[in-house]
Amino acid sequence: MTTDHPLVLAGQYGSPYTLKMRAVLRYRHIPFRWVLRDSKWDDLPPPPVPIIPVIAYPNPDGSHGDITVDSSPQIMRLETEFADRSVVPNDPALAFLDALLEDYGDEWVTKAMYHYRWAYSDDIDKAGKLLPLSQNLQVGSDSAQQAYDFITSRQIGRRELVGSTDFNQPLIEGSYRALLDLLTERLATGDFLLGDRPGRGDFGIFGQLSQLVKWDPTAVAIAAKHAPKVINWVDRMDDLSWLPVDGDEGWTPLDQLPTATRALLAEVGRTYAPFMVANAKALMAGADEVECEIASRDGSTSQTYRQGPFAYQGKCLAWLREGYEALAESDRERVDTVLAGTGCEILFT
Ligand SMILES: N[C@@H](CCC(=O)N[C@@H](CS)C(=O)NCC(=O)O)C(=O)O
Repeated sequence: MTTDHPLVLAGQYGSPYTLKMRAVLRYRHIPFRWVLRDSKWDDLPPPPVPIIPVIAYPNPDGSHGDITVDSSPQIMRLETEFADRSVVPNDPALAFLDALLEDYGDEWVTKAMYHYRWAYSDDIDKAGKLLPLSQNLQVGSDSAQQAYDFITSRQIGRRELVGSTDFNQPLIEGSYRALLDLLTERLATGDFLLGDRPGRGDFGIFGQLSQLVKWDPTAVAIAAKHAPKVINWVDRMDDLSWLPVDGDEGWTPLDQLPTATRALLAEVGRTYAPFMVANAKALMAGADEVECEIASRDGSTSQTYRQGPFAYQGKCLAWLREGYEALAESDRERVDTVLAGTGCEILFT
């Protein structure tokens, strides 16, 4: 595709998925125009679903053509439109594991992101004051107060929907700490999850951490105390336009996955996997609650996790399963070998 007319990325500074997509565009050297959603500069037609980020593709005359949402399909569409600095390795088995790591970031780590922002008073207060400013920096104090009241009560009211309840709190907060520990371990020997260049998994996890370790005060304090390397990694991920990459080089071979990345896959298997499977079952059965057991990190105990079924996450698991089925048998066997013993096997059996 030509870049006479750049893509438009519309979103907000406080949105993990927006910053994920901005980081992908920057890393890939894809020209884009950044638009603050619902600001005076936002001239996009309404997206199919009212969420951010929105990526608009230009028509040849520069007017807005396709309007897309949902960051994972957005990443894959960019792969079909632009060739250089790909975020998808040529090895289909490695690419599949990368997609799994991305989905863990998008669909599990997001629970911690939402939880810390809307469960603690300092975090609520900051978000209530800052989020509305992306639309209008000249907002007056009465309107700002109205926006504060609207956004805080709406978002706090949605906590339960994503599982941020008192009941799940220890689990969600423990899984944030586990992720910080595992990334710290990974960063002791390498820069990205799958070698010397970032993949979809890095960007998915980055998106959520762009809020958790940089934005929301309670979660930021935890990271500052326990995981300084992760904070610096997030700064790097935000703009990797400087990182040299050559063709398909720099990915780690599947049979030499870093130890900490394997441990991260076991964390995906401990948390995300039982949840995604239980969610899919609840959706199929038309049940009104998802319930699953999540083991402690040392495997000695387990805790129950509960939330309402989440339709979009049902779709995510279906996409992953389609990807798994589409692998050639030899690649599927290579994936199975890596996933054996991680807990992720239940996603595909
Ligand atoms: N699955 C989407 C999720 C996007 C999303 O949930 N965006 C949030 C903000 S980060 C949103 O726009 N929510 C709509 C709302 O809050 O009303 C993706 O991968 O991009």
